[in-house]
Amino acid sequence: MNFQGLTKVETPTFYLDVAFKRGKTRADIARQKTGMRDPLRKSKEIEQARVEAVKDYLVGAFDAIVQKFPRYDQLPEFYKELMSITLDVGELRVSLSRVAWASEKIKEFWRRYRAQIQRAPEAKLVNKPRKEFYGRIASVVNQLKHPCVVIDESRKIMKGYPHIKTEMRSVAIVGFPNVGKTTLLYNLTGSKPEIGAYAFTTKSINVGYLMQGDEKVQLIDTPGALNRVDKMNDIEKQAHLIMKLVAEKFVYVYDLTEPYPLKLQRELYESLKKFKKDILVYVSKADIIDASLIKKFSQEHKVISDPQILKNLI
Ligand SMILES: Nc1nc2c(ncn2[C@@H]2O[C@H](COP(=O)(O)OP(=O)(O)O)[C@@H](O)[C@H]2O)c(=O)[nH]1
Ligand SMILES: [Mg+2]
Repeated sequence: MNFQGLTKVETPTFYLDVAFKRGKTRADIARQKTGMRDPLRKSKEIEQARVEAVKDYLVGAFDAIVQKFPRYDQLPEFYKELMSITLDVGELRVSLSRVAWASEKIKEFWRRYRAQIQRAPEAKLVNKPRKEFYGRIASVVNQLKHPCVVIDESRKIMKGYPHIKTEMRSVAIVGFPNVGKTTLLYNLTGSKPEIGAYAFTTKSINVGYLMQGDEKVQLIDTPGALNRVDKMNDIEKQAHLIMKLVAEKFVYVYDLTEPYPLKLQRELYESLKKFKKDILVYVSKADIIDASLIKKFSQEHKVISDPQILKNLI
């Protein structure tokens, strides 16, 4: 699922400016049409064209905002929970319904003032309903100041969500920072994410795919799983949701060079058991660790230290 394509939501002033410009253009075109001698009919044609252009633009823009925004209720559980922890779902819902309401109001005013323009008994009275229409529309649209901000802020947050295929079989790579999770993901899938020398710099969830026979499997490198559920930052919360809701299995990465003490690494491993999922234990950096150390460690755990062997077990 990918929220990159959500379109930017502008300010009410922006929408009104564009709408009134469109209205003017369409009125000018109507004015240039020749062949209509009756000035009353001609001026009605011009104003009808104007209000219709304004209505078309605003209704089109507002309906697009509402329709293109993902429906919370129809999202996979992972994205629902992600929205709940990263933005105000209730306020977003209200804001979207305000925009939908504005679109309905504009159509309603358009029908009313179009009829009034049509009924105007003389040319100089044609402008009056048109002006009233503009005033009513502007006051409706100006009420969208806050909703537009809320929707656009939500859009920006959602743009940063990881692209997870929630329906695909998924395996999470878990472990302390710097133990080699991202490097392992790269070795298994060839995807080239950021491999950092710094513990806390990973800003995103990395995803890669590998083929297991005919089946495509999603591998998710979950950064910053730091054993402190109460103090998780946003990215750690995302990682936690992936472990809880998306991954069916974990690869736990132990690093025996101990960028973090083995004791802490064991504690994190133990804490994963609460998810009640299969855990494959991988020992990273086998190229720089004494083979005897891995051997000793493998008395404690069934361990894998070769990415290619791990690949077949995923
Ligand atoms: N020698 C060696 N270094 C590794 C290996 N895996 C990771 N590293 C290094 O360990 C550091 C942290 O790796 P990274 O994959 O970013 O760890 P992450 O924070 O768990 O994602 C980087 O400097 C990597 O180059 C490995 O198998 N062998
Ligand atoms: Mg990493």
